[in-house]
Amino acid sequence: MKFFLFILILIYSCKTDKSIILPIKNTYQIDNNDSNEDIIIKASHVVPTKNQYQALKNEFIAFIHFGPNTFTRMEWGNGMEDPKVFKLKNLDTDQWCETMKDAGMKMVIITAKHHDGFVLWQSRYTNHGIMSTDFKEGKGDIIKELSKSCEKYGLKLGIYLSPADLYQIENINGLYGNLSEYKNRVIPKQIKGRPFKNKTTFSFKVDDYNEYFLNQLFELLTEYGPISEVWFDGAHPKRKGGQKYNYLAWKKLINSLAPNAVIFGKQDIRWCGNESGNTRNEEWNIIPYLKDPNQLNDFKDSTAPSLGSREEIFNARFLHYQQAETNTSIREGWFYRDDNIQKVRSTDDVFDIYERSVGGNSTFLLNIPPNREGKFSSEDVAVLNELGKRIRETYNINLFENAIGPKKILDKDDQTFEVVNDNQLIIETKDEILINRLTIKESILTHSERIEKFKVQYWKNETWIDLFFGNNIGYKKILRFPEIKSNKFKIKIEKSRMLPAICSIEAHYYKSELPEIEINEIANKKVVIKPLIKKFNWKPHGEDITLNLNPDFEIRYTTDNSEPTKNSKLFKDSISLGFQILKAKVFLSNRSSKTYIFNLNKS
Ligand code: FUL
Repeated sequence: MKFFLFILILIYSCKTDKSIILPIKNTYQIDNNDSNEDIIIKASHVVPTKNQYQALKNEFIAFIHFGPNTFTRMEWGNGMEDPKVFKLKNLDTDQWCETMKDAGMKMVIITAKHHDGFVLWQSRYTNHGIMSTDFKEGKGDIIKELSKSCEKYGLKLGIYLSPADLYQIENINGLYGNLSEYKNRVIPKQIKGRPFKNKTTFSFKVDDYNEYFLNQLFELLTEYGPISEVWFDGAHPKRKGGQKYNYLAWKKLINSLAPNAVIFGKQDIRWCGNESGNTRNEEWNIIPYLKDPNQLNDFKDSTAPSLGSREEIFNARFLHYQQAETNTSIREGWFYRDDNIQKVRSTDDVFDIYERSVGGNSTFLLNIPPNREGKFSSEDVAVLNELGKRIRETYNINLFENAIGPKKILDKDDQTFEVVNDNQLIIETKDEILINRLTIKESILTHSERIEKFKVQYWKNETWIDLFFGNNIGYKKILRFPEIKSNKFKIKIEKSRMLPAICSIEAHYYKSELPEIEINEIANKKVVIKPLIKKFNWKPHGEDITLNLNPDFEIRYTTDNSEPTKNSKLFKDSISLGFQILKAKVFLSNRSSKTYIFNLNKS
């Protein structure tokens, strides 16, 4: 191995980019005599495939859970539901897509079949689905409608097809775990009167359930436009008959029929390990494996607190690029239940998850469950509209646009990059800029993810001041910090697996929300005005610091019934009584809040 590396070093050292000494690959095998140093070098050359990279670039995508559970108010059905419980009358997939598009999402993944086995499309291979409901007299097809809306709004489409299938488990003629023979079967199975336009066929040695599953994949991948992601859930409410899944056959079919699709739950994309929107402080996408992930039928659990640190990859037999998807729901639960009881996340909350996940080397997959009217509820729409606005206002404006520094990092093109040869970069702006966010991206397509520790400083009063201490970066890191003003910034790479390459650094300003205020009478005939401050935890040095999301505001008030302005009295500690009406307003830069009124007579 050492000799091999040496030769490669010689070959590659003739090239200009000395940071590359091995060919880049999606998976590297570790040899018996590879030292830890060799492993680090290999890890530094593991890169995403074209499809994985496209999926990373989606950044923010949607999940739709819709089916009998929407009507029975269950999270998991039991497979024995009468299809008639799916009492859908109206369906507005355009409304879904318009909302998702405005929120900044790039793809939607829908539960074509959840664990209950009910199918949302006109499958040739079962009657347990939309064809047995009253929706459009049994002729409706939700996947078709969604696919059309996706085309109209420019969204990609992904499908969730649950391997667990309670209908096929519970039904007397069910195919799941029926101990049927493994024999060669042609996919798709021809059904009289319902020919396929796509004439491709496959032959796989599989049992009844795998044949059923492959036939359904064939329908979904050939009759609903391009499919960009296939989502395989690892959850199983129940199993039967030792049913095995011939994933390698499924993969062959997917790769052939949907060559641009990534596969979730298998080798392309892994689950982040929780369903509540939590993110790892350090999320590496170079994942260690003991067996070749490209040949694996069953994939390992990805819930460990850490997956790709040096210690973990030193025990690997294979190193593989496998990005994380952070999935959670906008509502309490994956399916819609009720508007009044089921809690909906606030925009602050979803925006915080967005920044942690998209800005934490993963993709944000947010579930929005349509209601029984076939629409997103207005509360969900309001949160998503506001979220999209915040994302656009914060991240569409790059305050480093005309900055001076490494050109290939500051340009708009992520294909161009700079190798950080002397461990630091300086970026200067003509005038001072006010910022509280930075985004940094490594050139993972060419140089993998390599940075392990870095710090950001800014120039103030003739000295460099520490602003942010970070660990790994990868596809994208969003750094959040209290707002500062400067015209000079330094990024110092303190530890890295090999020479890193950076393709983008941007500066942003998140225009934080004005705090709401509360006006209360206290003892001694005094009134106080208290802001209800929103906070998030910031860990620049590893320790928890509670950061105020609403900095530098002022509260101004009047007691003569006039509207408070920027010149009205500034609230400090308290106000002595002696007025009828107190009117207060919050001011932050050139913004102001609504007027809060405190009427002594009514208090
Ligand atoms: C889980 C499933 O059991 C839930 O119902 C939901 O589909 C979620 C996305 O994955 O494993």
